[in-house]
Amino acid sequence: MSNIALPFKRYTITSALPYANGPLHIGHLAGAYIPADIYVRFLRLNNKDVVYVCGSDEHGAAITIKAKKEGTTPQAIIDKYHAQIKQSFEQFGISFDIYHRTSEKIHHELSQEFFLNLYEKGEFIEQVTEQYYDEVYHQFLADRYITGTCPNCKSDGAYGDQCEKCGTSLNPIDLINPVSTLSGKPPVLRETKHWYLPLDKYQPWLEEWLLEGKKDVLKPNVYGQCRSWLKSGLQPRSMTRDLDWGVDVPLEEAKGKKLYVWLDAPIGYISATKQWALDTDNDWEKYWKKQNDPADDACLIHFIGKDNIVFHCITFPSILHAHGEYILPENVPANEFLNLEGDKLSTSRNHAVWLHEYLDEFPGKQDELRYVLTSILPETSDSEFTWKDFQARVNNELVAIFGNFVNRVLVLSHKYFGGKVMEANRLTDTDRFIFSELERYPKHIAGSLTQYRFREALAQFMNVARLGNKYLADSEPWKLIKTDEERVKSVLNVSLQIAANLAIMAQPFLPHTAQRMFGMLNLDTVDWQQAGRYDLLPTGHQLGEAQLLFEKITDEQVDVQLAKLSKAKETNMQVAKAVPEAKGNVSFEEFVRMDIRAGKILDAEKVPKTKKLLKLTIDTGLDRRTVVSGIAEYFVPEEIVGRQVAILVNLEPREIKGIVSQGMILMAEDKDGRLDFVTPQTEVQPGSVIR
Ligand code: B3M
Ligand code: ZN
Repeated sequence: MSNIALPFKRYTITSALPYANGPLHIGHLAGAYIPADIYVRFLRLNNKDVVYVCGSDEHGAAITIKAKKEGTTPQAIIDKYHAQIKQSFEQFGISFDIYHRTSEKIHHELSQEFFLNLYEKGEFIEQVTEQYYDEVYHQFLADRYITGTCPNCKSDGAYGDQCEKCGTSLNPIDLINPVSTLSGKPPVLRETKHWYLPLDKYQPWLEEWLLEGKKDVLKPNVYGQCRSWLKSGLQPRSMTRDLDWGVDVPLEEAKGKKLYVWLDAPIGYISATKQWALDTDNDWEKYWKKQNDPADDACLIHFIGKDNIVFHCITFPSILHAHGEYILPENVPANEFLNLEGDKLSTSRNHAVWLHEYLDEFPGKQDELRYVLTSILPETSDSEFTWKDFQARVNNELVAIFGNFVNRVLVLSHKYFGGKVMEANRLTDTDRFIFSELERYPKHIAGSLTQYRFREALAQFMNVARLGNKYLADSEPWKLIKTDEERVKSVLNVSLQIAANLAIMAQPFLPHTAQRMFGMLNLDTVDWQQAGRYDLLPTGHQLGEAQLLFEKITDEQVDVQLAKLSKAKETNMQVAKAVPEAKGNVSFEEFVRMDIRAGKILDAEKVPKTKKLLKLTIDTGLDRRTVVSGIAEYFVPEEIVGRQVAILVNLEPREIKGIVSQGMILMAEDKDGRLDFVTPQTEVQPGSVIR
């Protein structure tokens, strides 16, 4: 197969670093991991120089919030989940060259090097704000680390953000006689400085490099999100935080401050490569640094989910560009989201198929799940996993077509010819048609893979299995053997060549199955260049034992899984049972006066000295405005930037904590006050009317 579709000398492939704050589920595999693994395996089969890196993302509020929830330490959380995640990836054959972790020293050092490189070039904007500071512990205090007397009900033990006795939402400066929960001493108000990446300054370059340069490269769903981001106008973004968990800011004046997790995490790709190079005596710079001759630059591809697009297309490339010595991503083929049985996958509601649980219930069936997930990858829009569909695809495709064909060929070859490949000396036009088809498919599948169309590639692979299955069924060697043994020898020879091609082409998609087939065919693993040949198994070649490749999924197995999900739903219903009484009716005329629009969160930050409030900058399609929203307990500011929202734009402006709030974000609130955004299921233009 010509290498024109793989023009680079070297490939650096990354998958998003999963937060080490929980187990993996099928949505992770369908987002950033299966597509990358298929692509990497294909590159390796084409003898490309490729490094595939990933690792656990171990910093940021996602980790500290989980530690607080589980009453343990961030270190205990990352140790527990890093190990579990690493094992799940290994079990599903996600073939990283290294699965690293951002808590490692080599990562901290490289992240600090990056920060200092930009700092010393004067790239950062420095900005000062005010916050409580513990002079004994020498650290700024998050709201929950300050207590005192509630100004409202005068009870002690109120927190810096809320009095749990009377429920009043507070600011640390409202507290009477505030003390730090760390030292027990009264904290002092201190100014705090942060360092902002000037994304606004990089906007012209990004428009050139991204909107112009990658117009025909990025997938439409990725390009569209970048364009709307840039259209809204980029704002400076703080690259430091007052947190007690993360990579230290390497400045004397920044003691106690940490790097923003989305500054250090993508650098985790590079530090993982550095560690890999140390472990394998390789040169990491070949895979990340600009080479003397640009033609020698590696091809950098980031596989992610759509919620990480802005960080991989805008923030990280800006950091790499500002640094100056690094290559930039060639492509970012982000996937959309996978849903489960008509609902979003949700860790908090336990609405998920957890990988470790799947393997307990379906031991050895990794490839069945890889197959079904690849068949429904959310490549351009959200897609749906159902257990009925899982069962249908395994039973009607893997078992009835692919597995059935391979098993019949092997069994008949053993039954009639002692497991030997016989001479194909009675070829017909049908056989020659089969050979021409075999020559055609590897090129087509390669074409789909190099354009990140994995569903299409797998469908074409299955067409080869269909071709074999039909050819064998139509030839009826089990009847022919009575009258024309010579012809049966040719039929089985042709069928075995098809099976050998299937083994080669299965490798990117179904690695475990491919290895089993090589064993059954007694064939060494062969690379992609051999695919399309019909002399892979020479006359006289001795075959291995026939085995069943796949088993059917039973109705009972499906019922067990559906029962598990409905039990989790029931538990959630229990929790959310009590719902507020319905309000009195409003007239249609009253309702139509409300002007509700789709909007997009452009920026989000905590309102100082409050626990519940976030200050949001919203693109309403009409304008860009500030809204104060009581959602800080449920959403980490940096994680909601880019999210789509529904906003009531004609609510009278109100001043909240000194900020004029112009509108209301629509949220769904359950019994326990847990909040989630109410928003259209698909991405719509900001300003779209919601009625
Ligand atoms: N851990 C967010 C996520 O898991 C983040 C990805 C980092 S990739 C550098 O969605
Ligand atoms: Zn109170």
